[in-house]
Formats: sequence, structure tokens, C-alpha cells
Amino acid sequence: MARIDCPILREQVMSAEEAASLIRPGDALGISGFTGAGFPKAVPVALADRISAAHERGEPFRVGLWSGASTGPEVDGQLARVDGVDRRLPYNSDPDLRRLINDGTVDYLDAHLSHTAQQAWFGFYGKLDVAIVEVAAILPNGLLVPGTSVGNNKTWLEVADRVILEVNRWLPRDLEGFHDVYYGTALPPHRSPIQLTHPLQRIGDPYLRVDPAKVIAVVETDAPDRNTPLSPPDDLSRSMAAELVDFLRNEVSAGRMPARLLPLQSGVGNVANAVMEGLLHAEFEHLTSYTEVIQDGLLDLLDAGRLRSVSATSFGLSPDGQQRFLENLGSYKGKILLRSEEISNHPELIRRLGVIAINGMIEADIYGNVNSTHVMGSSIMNGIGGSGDFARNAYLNFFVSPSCAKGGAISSIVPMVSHVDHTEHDVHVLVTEQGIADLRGLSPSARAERIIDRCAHPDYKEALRDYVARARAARPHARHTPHLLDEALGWHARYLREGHM
Ligand code: 0RQ
Repeated sequence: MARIDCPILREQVMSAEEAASLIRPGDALGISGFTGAGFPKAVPVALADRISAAHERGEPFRVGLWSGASTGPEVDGQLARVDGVDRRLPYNSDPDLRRLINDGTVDYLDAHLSHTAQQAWFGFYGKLDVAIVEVAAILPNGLLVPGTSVGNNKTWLEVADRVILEVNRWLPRDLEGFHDVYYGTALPPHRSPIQLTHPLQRIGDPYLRVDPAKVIAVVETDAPDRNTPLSPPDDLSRSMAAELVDFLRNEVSAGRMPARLLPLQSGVGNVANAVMEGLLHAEFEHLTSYTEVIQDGLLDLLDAGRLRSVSATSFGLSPDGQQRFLENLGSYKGKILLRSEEISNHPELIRRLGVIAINGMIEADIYGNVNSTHVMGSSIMNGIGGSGDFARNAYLNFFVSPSCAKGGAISSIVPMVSHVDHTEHDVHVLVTEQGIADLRGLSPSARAERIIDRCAHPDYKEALRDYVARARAARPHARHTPHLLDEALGWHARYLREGHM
């Protein structure tokens, strides 16, 4: 079946190298892609070659990279390795680019994913020069069938001066109908409520729009998404998942949640996937999900008939999960909707739907502040992603992590986090393999006691209790959130002194 049915846009078909030659040094590029799905496969690679050749001639050539979230090695990795990136936003998980961000070579704006589209519209990031967006097909009227993620594609196509489209034949043509792109957003003061009251409700169009006059190139590709194999849940993640599922069971018994639960959001990674596996073996039925990323665990729940519907912005499947999705595409139609991330992560909608948010963390402190992004306060791991959008607006949120990192050399429960992403006011429940700490309705002192009792590793419990006792004793008139400031970050300093980093 033809993939480029629009005569005007067919005239723009060219090679990836020709398209890359239209990108100028210093351009800001709006790239499609989210968690390894739907990123452009050919033009960034050709651009990296061009940048490398320019550098060999002694000519400076770097670009800005704006995306939905993480992309694939063909984008972040390739461009990082040729030193072709000067600025990146709003999320990255590529190790090569992470190294350049952490050594100060690349400016990185780590931002809430629900903010990126509107802040691009507000002009907070400056001008977007070129959008490079992967699609599954171009219809005769010029509408675009989106691919395996929507991310910020709508916004990049709207705000960029010039547009390059990659039409990827590897994507099933039958992806048409899996998307809902909302075109009702406006800038303040002209905003109105977004009329979405159910995860699978359609409020937009199945297609992306583009002004054909802005399209400078159309490139045909045939290349797969990046899929990371998920290791099967280990004992640690299984025990955290079991705690969490039990907690939800108790919420239902206590009358705080319906038997079919509330729409689920789960972050990426093995623990999130293990929670989905836990739900598969639990009694819950008629579940729904309002999330960012569809991992294998959600497909399992759909296949088992436990999950009715999923709204997300992207897939994040393992190679097996991807094959299963592609082979049974028809059976998932009408059960999965992919939306722009400004809608999948929209505070208004998350709050209205009453989402249950489950996300990973690097560390939490005894008062419930959570660090999701920085190791030892200074080196970024990935970024806040959607964790803040979901956690702050959720009906109920969970942050999960093993109780120790680096083979037990550092506790994930510390007196004071070395970086704050989610404040004590936003965090409801902490989960480690040691247990679960429900922080709702607790004062800081009560939280400290519960977190140490339930979540800290036995090797660190006494030291944490000792810290709290000494902090309380030190300043009798400052006992709301007792701290010994000169010592609080000593936990991290000791780890650094021992030469671990
Ligand atoms: O470092 O790779 O050098 O070994 O941090 O840790 O255990 O692999 O954890 O893959 O579950 O990710 C918070 C990063 C957890 C993730 C985070 C070191 C550890 C390792 C990673 P190494 P693990 P996970 C939806 C929601 C923010 C975005 C988000 C994340 C590395 O969940 O990016 O939630 N979240 N998005 O050794 C020192 C500690 C540590 C530590 C871990 N206490 N001290 N180092 N590490 N704990 C998705 C999107 O938004 C797209």
C-alpha cells in the first residue's frame, strides 16, 4: 500500500542525506520520539555524518534537540558521539548524551513533560527551526498517520519554521485509528476545560496536521523502534509489587477506592512492569490505565481481559512485546489510544480521573522528599519525565526503589535527599523491598518514624534513628522537621569520600 498519498508532499521526497543538508548549524530541532518509540531513524544519522565532516574541516556545527522524551541511539547517541548537541530538552536516557550533560558540554533542561509543549508555545525555549517527525503514512489530503508515539509531535509541527517528515514503512499501516490528537488547546487567557472524563474517551483527531508549505523534505525509511528487553521481574521487584498490590487491596476494603481501582499510571522499568504482573495475578478486573508509556505488563493485562483500556502517549515494549503487539494489532484497536503528552500528562485530567501513579525513585528522605533524577546531588540520571505531572496530581501516588543502591554501599533512605524532585507535600506512599510506608496524614516526625521502620534497610535503620534523635535534641525549639544541617548530607559525602564516584 502506498504510504505517501499526498501529491504535493510526494514532490518533496528525497534521501536522508539531502534532507540533512537542509539543517543549519545552530538550528533547534523538534524530534519525534518517546521512550524509544517513534523517533526519526534516518535524518539524524545523516546529520551526524554531516556534523562529523564539518568538525573535521574545523567548522563548528551543533544543534539543539527538543523531543517528547527519550529517543533512540540513532538520535541522541549518534549526535552525542559526534559532539553535535548544544542543548537538549526535556528528557534523556541515552548514556553517551548523559555523559556530555554531566561533564558540562551539553546544556540540559530537565522539564515536566506536561510543560514542554505549552512552554514552547509561550516562547520560553526560543525559536524552533526544524521539526523532524516520523509518521506511518501521509493521506491524500496531507493529514499524517502518527507512528508508535505522539509525544510533542503536534506542537513541533505547529511551531517549527520548517518540517522534515520520515515515513517509516516498518510501522504497520493499520496504526491508523490508534491515535487521538487534541487540537483544542489555547494559550491563556483563552483556555477552556478539556472535556475528558474517561481514559479512552476521544476528544481529538486520529491524525496530525501539517502545513504543507512548511514541509521541506519527506524521507522514506524502513527501520524498527529501539526496544529494550525487560529482565523478568526478580525477587526484589516482585516483593515490592506484592506490597503495592496488597496496599491497593486494603484501599478497596477501606472504601477509599472502587473495586476496579482507578486509572493506573506506571513509570518505565522493571519494578513498574512487575507491578503489572502482580495485578495480573490479583483479583482486580475492569481496570483502566491513564499513563505515558505502554510496557509489556499492560499488554499482558489487556490480553488477560483484566484491563479494559489504556490511554498513553507511547509504547515502550520489549522485542517480544513489540512482536506480540504487531502480530495482534487488530485485537488492540479500540482498547489503546495514543495522545499528545500535553494531554496524557495533563494535570487537569490526571486530577479529574483520580489516577494511581507508580514511579521509580533514586532516593527518599526520612521526611518524604523524593529525588528521582540526580545521583549524589549533581549528576543527572534521566530526568523528571512525567513523574511530577502524575505524582502531584494523582489520587494516590507511590514511589518505589530498592532500600539500598550500589550493592548496599548507600542507603536509598537518607536524612536529606541530595536533590528534590517531589516534595514531602506531594508524596503519599514509599515502597522498598523492606516494606511500604503510608505517609498520608502524617506530620514530618511521624513520617520519619514510619519510613525508617518500614522502608530503610536494617543496616541503616539505627543510624537513621540516631540522626533523628540527635536532631531533636540539638534544637528543642526547631522540632517540626528536625535536621542537623552539617550532618544531613554527610551520608552522601561519606560515600564520595570512600571513592565510589
Ligand atoms: O546506576 O546505572 O550506574 O548502575 O541510579 O538505578 O536501580 O537501575 O533504577 O532503572 O528503576 O530507575 C529513578 C532513575 C530509577 C527512574 C530512576 C543508581 C543505580 C543506577 C538507576 P548505574 P536503577 P531504575 C514515566 C515516569 C524519573 C522519570 C520517571 C527514572 C541508576 O525511575 O528515571 O519517573 N525516573 N518517569 O545504581 C546512588 C542511590 C541510587 C543510585 C539508584 N540511592 N544513590 N545511586 N542509583 N539509586 C516515564 C517517563 O517519564 C519517560
